[in-house]
Amino acid sequence: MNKPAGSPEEFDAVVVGAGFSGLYMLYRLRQLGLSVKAFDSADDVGGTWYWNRYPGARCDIPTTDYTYSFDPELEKVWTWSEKYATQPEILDYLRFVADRYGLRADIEFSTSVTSARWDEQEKRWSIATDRGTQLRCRYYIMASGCLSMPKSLDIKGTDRFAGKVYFTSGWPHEDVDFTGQRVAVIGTGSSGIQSIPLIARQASQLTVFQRTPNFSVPAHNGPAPADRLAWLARDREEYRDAARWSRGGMPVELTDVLGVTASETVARERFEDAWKQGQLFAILGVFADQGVNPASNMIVGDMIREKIRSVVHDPQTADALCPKDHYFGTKRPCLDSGYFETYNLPHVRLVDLHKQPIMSITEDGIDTADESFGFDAIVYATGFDAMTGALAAVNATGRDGLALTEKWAAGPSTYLGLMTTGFPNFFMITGPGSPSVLSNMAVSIEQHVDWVADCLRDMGAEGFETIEPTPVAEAGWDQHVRDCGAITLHPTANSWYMGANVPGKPRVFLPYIGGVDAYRQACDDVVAQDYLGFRRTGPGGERCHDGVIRRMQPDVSLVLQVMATMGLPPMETLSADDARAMMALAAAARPPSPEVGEVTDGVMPGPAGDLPYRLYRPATAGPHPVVVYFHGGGWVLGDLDSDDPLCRDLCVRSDTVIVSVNYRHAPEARFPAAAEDAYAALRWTAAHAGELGGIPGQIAVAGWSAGGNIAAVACQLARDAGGPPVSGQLLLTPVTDSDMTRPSYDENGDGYVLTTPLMHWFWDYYADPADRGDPRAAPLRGNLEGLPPACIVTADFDPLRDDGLAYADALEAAGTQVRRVRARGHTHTSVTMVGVVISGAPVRAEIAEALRDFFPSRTSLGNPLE
Ligand code: N01
Repeated sequence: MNKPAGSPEEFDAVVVGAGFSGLYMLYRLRQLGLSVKAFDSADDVGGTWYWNRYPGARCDIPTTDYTYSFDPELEKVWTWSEKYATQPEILDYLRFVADRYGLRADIEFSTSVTSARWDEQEKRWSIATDRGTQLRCRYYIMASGCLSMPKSLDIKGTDRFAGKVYFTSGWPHEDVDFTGQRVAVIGTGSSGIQSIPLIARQASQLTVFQRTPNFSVPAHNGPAPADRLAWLARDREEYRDAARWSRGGMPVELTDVLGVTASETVARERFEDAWKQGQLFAILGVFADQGVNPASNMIVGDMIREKIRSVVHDPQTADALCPKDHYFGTKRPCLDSGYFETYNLPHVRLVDLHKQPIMSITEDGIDTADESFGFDAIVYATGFDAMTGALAAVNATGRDGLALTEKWAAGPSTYLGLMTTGFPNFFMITGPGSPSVLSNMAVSIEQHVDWVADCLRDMGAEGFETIEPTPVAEAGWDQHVRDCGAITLHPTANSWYMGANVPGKPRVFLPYIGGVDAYRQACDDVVAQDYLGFRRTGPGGERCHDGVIRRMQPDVSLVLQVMATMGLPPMETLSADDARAMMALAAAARPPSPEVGEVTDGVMPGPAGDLPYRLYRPATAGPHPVVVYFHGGGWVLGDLDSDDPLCRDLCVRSDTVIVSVNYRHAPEARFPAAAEDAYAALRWTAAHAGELGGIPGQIAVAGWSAGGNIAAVACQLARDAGGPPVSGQLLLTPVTDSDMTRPSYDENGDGYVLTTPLMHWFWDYYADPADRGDPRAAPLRGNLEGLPPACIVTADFDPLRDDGLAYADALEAAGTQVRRVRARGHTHTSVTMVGVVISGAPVRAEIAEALRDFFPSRTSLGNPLE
């Protein structure tokens, strides 16, 4: 490369790191014909596997999968010796790869990048290293690893100790022999759990200082799994493809068995089978719901605790080793070889730091609150500043002098975990917001490297020089990452996934938990939509198709996917009776609903005969305000059972009596039967509030969908016909008009359960065209003066969204107080799916708060179900 004398050397790309990701990145960039320089602070390739050479270090994803797949020839010439390879073997593999593709020539070892600054004028990154090198590059790629920056020691007196000190994250290259020594190990994460059994074999005395016990399952190491080897031999490409499109980056069969509904026998069988496999994805997938449902998770957690107790002889030690402060899987579980058995050895002792915390490291050992220990060596297995530590360490400064550390002061923010706004041409391999540490890293790394390389190829082909995500796209992805994390149990744990292991680090769930498959699809979709959410610039101008790649709540989209696989006929092709039967079948398959104080069924008089009702009374002391509730179902479907879970949920959360009324349905009873029944039910309930356990005079109406329609109508009728006074109206994704031309019908009329054809079907059954403008069918067209305060819930993916918004606008214009609740990322039906769609819970909590606010004399309960 030619350069004027004295000016910094120029490269197309600089890569930081020469581990799994850096090596492959280098390989792909070279293939594109780009000039590349890679840096690594180590004196050889290997990354994680260069540094973490402590005794017992192994991968914990089977070697059939923890391997590069980009070159079938490479897979032919390299054979792994066992299921979980040791660190030396993995390091040999990476050296072999580096040599095979001649990668070392472009790597500068024993060199760290100390700063990187974006030059907006030149459209280049200026890079400086600790060897005083200055260079410039167009693309700056961080392949620096997720667990490569050791956590700073936060224990008093660490510099006082006169004996030998070791860190699992930076183990010496020469042999370490603990024979005859008194050794302390601090930390019981994967590194501690892998090294403790081997250190115990040599040490004369081993003391393990444990702050938090960890879940660990036996690795059952040995030959690589025969079924995987057979599949690879049969069709390697098929296997690799299955891995790329799997949830965790490794093909495993997913179950639909729920822990909460499984029999004890099934639960035990599934657990024991996973235990035997000795694979993380097996034990993490005993039940479909163990990552999101505390009760289901507890079943697995209890069985693991039972196993620990069955292995460890001393009951006190066994108890101390049983994790109790976090759900299984919310901290990274470990695979071990003889870890718990080690505590049965007479020279091994566990010190529970919760009982006797470390006061200080001393000259000759460790002082806890209760004892002084003498040691010859201390091993720190205290973990990493995960996922952001290594990225922060290179001091990147983007446009307008913005430092990455400053931008991420409250937690990282990325688009797809690949790039971050304000830092053009700055790429991260497995950055925060990508599946990375929750997946088989080998697969995730290859996917990221391929995406970046393909992106640079496309930019070159289209004449672009810079690429950067837009603020809209990045905020949207961050939200999606948070939404995915929020429905899991992860946020409850003090894990390094949450940044909780590093004092002062913002508490944010760092990886993307939507799955390797879903993530790959999102990345592919971004490209297919002309790099949606990226701004690309070049001499010919700029191009940007701005937008958000995933707006739907993850569990809502999962429900839609499951429904799509069921091949159900469109409801509007069925008769009313067949549609009702289909609804009843679906209702029978729902998980248990929340318990309430009391549920009773009764009948009340209606204009054309008795109306069945179901009354839900809270467990708290009454009397309570009363809410008359009308179920959804397009005036045709639904009954007391269909909305039972929602009524229970509302009852508990709002601490009100719910009276759910089964009004007459079309086509048997057409307009205005349902509306008349609703008003009659309101009057009767108001007149009998005291007998129902309610507070006379404190009555509201509520309804979902068509139920929202008749609830709104009932309020108008009550105003016009002399009462009763209504304290509030809760309209949950209501039908407020018969006009189906609003934009939400165009946007959401297909694919989100409630469709435009289905709305036509409902209207056709319910009302003649001539009646559809009647305010009792289309309350939006009525007189909106003097109506009770309203809470109107609208969902983003609902054809009726604009019906709700139009009613909210119109009520406000008429002087009514309106609380708008937006069910972000939800469909017409998903908020009501209690116990199925977890992301609906916060919306229902807000709705319940609105209900309580209709009755200001009641005290606030908080969110009893949260
Ligand atoms: O680190 P960790 P790790 N006083 O953070 C304790 C991967 N990995 O190096 O939980 C006392 O898990 C800390 O206690 P607490 C894998 O993803 C993979 O073991 O914070 N104790 C904890 O027990 C793994 O999850 C393999 O209360 C202190 C331990 O130190 C990740 O790397 C092998 C302390 C740290 O555990 C990190 O694992 C190894 C203090 N001041 C690692 N500070 C494979 O098998 C911390 N601790 C592939």
